[in-house]
Amino acid sequence: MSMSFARTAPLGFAAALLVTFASPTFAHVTLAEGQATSGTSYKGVLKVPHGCGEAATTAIKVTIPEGVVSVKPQPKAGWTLALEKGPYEKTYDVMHGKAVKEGVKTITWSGGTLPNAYYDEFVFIAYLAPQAQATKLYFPVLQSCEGASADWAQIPQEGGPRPEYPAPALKLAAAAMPAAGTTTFKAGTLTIEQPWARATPGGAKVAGGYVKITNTGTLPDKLVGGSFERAGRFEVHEMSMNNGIMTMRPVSGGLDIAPGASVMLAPGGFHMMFMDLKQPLKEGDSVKGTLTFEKAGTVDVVFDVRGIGASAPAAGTMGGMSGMEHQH
Ligand SMILES: [Cu+2]
Repeated sequence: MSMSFARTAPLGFAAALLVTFASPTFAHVTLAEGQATSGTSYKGVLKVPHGCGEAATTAIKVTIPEGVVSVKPQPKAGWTLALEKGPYEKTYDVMHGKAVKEGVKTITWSGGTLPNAYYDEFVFIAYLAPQAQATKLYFPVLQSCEGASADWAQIPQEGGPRPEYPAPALKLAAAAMPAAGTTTFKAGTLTIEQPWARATPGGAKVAGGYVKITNTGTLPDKLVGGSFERAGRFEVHEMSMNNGIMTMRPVSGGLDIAPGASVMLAPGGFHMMFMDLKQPLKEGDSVKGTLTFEKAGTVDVVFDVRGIGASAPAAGTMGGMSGMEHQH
């Protein structure tokens, strides 16, 4: 067996080389920088190495994928810019506390002429929303020419053939911050780490919120309340055993944050309860809120919404207020 493997391996290698050389010499429309880290800004440079066959390029339209926000195109002399805007599937927290729900979906440069014999670049800048896992984003480009067009929109399939007109791709590394998160907010001597909320099934009117609070000072403080943008009410709860049954109830007088101590609000223990939800929480959402401390006062925070976990989606009605768009 090992002999036959040794003999076939070089053949397979040669065949792979052959395929590479046999693919069209015809260059594609691509992004100059094909790799980036999510959670950072990105300069997208679309390289246009030729026309549509011999025909000169007269327009370039790029479609911006979900998760690429705060897009700004670079104007080009001799070309007219047009932007299409629309809502995003998710809400993004671009700068802390600034929720972004809509933005540029397509950019079109048109009215210029780029002869087939020439090369040019079309540039935009953007922010790549943080992703917990590495992924690949595609930026389909419609290249219009005099009497012809080329639609660079094919998404390669894993293990499938190389598409003839692949969409420009960007390999996105996971955000520098781990999925567990290190989004930190400060209030005096308190450090507030990674506030998050659990996603809700359709009809749920309550959600749990979690956070780690560390008191680096020498005086005790207390978490006495707060707010959650999509909730009518906010409470701090504790879990306790009552006749063998786990129940939760509001912490009376606030939750102590002793000097030098870290207090974890986590599933199964202390937690925040967001009640009278006006809108369901979807994984990936960012929701503004506040935490109020007895001494440190009220701090603005952003809650990242994480998966529901094992809960099945509720099929029930959405309730009276869920149809209401909560604008900010
Ligand atoms: Cu609770």
